[in-house]
Amino acid sequence: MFSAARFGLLASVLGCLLLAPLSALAKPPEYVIVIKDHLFHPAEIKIPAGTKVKLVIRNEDPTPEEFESYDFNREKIVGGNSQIKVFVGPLKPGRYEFFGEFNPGTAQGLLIVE
Ligand SMILES: [Cu+2]
Repeated sequence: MFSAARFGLLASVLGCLLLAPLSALAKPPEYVIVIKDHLFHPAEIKIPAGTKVKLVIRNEDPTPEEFESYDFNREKIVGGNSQIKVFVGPLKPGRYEFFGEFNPGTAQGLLIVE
């Protein structure tokens, strides 16, 4: 039998699911940055303020690179011809520099948060 108590439990479980914030269910927006000839493409990326985002750093050079930023505090090696994921934010509006530590003379990039 489907008792009132069971119905109450079911209703509260459904209620919780419906009330869960949509932001928690949504996947973070994804941005792809390609490393080629020790340069970032694109070198400037705009992302929304106050939002966690996923950066996919794809290294198309045969040599490893290190994706690094003092401004948003990340440091991660990307092997040659491979890719990594880096989650960033939520960040305040501003300009955040990143670079390739193994090729800082060329591999320079900017995250523009707005
Ligand atoms: Cu480093």
